[in-house]
Amino acid sequence: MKPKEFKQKLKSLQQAHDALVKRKNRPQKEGNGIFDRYQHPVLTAEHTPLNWRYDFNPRTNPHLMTRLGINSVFNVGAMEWNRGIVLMARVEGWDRKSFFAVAESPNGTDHFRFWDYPVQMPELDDRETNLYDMRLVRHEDGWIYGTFCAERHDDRRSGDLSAAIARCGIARTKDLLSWERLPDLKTPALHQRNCVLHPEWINGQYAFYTRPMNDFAATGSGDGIGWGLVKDITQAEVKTEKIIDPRFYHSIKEGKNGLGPAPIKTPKGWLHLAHGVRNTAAGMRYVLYLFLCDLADPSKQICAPGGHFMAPEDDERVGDVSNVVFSNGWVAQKNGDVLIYYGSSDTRTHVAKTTIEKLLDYCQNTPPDARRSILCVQQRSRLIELNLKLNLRAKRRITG
Ligand code: M1P
Repeated sequence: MKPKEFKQKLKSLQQAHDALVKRKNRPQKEGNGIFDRYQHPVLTAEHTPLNWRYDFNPRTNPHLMTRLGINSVFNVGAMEWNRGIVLMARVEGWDRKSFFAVAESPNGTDHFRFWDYPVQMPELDDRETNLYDMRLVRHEDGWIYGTFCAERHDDRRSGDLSAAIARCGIARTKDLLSWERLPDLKTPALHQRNCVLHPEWINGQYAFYTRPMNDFAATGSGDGIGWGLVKDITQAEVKTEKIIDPRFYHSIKEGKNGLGPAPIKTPKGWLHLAHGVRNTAAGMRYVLYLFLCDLADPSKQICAPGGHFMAPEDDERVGDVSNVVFSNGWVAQKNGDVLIYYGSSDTRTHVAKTTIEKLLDYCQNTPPDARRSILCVQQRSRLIELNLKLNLRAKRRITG
């Protein structure tokens, strides 16, 4: 490429990147009353800085080709930071390895810009291969914790190159820049993904939400979302897990489920966002759902609205792993707004906005899964009847 052409190409790459990062994002028009999705993804592979992907030197990269490609940016942890929002993104390179990187926005819905470098997360040993899906939690002890999946090959099955073990990695920080890596969470189960630290002490102990499984990814190999106490976070061990949100037949979480971000404390209870998975002829379908737990006893579920809260729609349905929405980050703001960050089809990151008031209304007033078609029809008929009565009363009022 001639020097002039090189310069021109670089300039247009920079302009396109700048325009993408500065693009305004507005809520979509027709919401469902529960939350409002935003028009554009907040983070994609194209949002990553150009100098993470290109070598800008015309001598070593005469064709200005992508050197270290980024495949996807999804499944972000989230928290308030200074006066804005930071997302701890799962960034996946063309080499399939995921790593963490912080992107910051002044308003939480657009203008997300990555910090200069990805996170240098210390590894426990050199068999650790892939790190992803960090939940960020400000704990009462004063640290910011990241819990994430730390994946390695299952060496007991040496002939199988896909055999993997998922463990819960734990690290802590004060500034999101330098991280102290702690030993992985020990639990009775072989595999742990989607583990989350509860933000408050429970009788002087740490509490973890877990997802014990006998298999790395297969549906049906675990009972549901668990809960267990840990005395010392620097040697974290959950000795007994209580299942607080079980899977059940013919539901959105029939195959497997897992907690999303850490719960939000509300006047009515601990509000949870989780994902449920079921198998279909076209593969697994991941949707999000909510439940509420008791304030005094966070291991006690008090409301479980039936069905999904959010399912993949339109472009969200398509990506590396299609038909997936997944969330490990949300932020409750002082004014009662809640920003929900979610990944679609393991490819990109979106935001939706709602309020604590709406989420509690949804949790407390959405009927639970009735479990059988006949009972679902009864549930719906009750709603129809009430609406018809309301219409009749309104007509009577009009006709006097
Ligand atoms: O590919 C869909 C999701 O699969 C895993 O989630 P789970 O352990 O619940 O099946 C994770 O790898 C997640 O990152 C991914 O989005």
